[in-house]
Amino acid sequence: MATTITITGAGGQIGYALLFRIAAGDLLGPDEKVRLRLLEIPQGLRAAEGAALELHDGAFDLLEHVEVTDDAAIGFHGANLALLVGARPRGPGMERADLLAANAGIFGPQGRAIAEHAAADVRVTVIGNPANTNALIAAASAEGLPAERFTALTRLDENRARAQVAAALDAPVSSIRRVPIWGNHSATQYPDVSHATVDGRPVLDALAERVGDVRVWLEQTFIPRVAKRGAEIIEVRGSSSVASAANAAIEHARDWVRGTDDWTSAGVVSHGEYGVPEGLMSSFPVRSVDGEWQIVEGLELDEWARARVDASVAELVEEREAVRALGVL
Ligand code: NAX
Repeated sequence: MATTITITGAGGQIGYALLFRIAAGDLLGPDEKVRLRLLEIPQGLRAAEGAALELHDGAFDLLEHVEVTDDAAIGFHGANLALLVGARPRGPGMERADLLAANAGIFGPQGRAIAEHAAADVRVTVIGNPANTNALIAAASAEGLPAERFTALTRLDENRARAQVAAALDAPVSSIRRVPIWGNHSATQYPDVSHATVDGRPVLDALAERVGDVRVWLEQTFIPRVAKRGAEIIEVRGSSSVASAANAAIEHARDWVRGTDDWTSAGVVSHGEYGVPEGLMSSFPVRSVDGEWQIVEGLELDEWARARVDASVAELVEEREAVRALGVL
């Protein structure tokens, strides 16, 4: 049996970077056949159709079928995995409330369509921004599906953080483990190195030898660099992160299905862990066990870390309040 994967915004940049890697087996491995459903809005259909032609020309052994549509009922039909990439970007002069309202108009109906048409085991990853609150809206709109089936992508932030630590220590990135992201996928996020290791040794000890005052380095260099990396990419590349975002989305969905042997990060629904208000979609350190994300519990957060987590969670609360004020939740 093939796995059906729906990609929204498939005619866009990240969609283009995702499709061919999925067809090549990077998400589900070399033995699992895939059926792709590309969901777009009418303006994006031609680009998605073009990508479908190229998928055809790729003659991928694992690719059984490609469907391109602008109808959510068809787009989510039978989906086992859904990668929600398409979102409304912030336009010039657009206030946050307008942005949230525009995206509620996308993720509310998509959540409903997923509940009605996707497979019973569907797992949803929201990439389109504001990802955490979009995931919250989709989950709240998907009657009958547990909120645990909806997640927001913060894996790119984690990958950026691990890569920055590796560079600072002049160590291979593969040697760096446990650098979770807490809170919102936004500039308030808290990338946390306090439990991280480099080849099994505490990263904090290794950093102290390299950067001097670690707290100053974290505050002035590391955290701003990670949190503003998206803007840096736009400045240097002239376009937002695409391949690295697609890579992170594939890693997130792959780990969800196939499990992890250590912590990673994902925006998942809070049940009150670490004092994060219940129902918010916040990033936490997580493990994937038997197809479900589990929040890593019992970690110490000192006062400084606590304040950072709280600030990012406060932003998520504000976003939820703004969406509630629109009558969406
Ligand atoms: P593009 O503008 O290239 O593509 C977006 C595509 O979505 C377009 O083809 C558009 O027609 C389509 N679309 C819009 N509304 C839709 C709807 N209701 N249903 C189906 N399709 C719809 O943007 P791209 O560079 O691909 O980025 C996509 C999203 O990813 C943006 O919201 C962006 O902010 C977000 N990102 C999230 C990241 C994360 O880590 N969570 C990192 C990368 C990226 O910034």
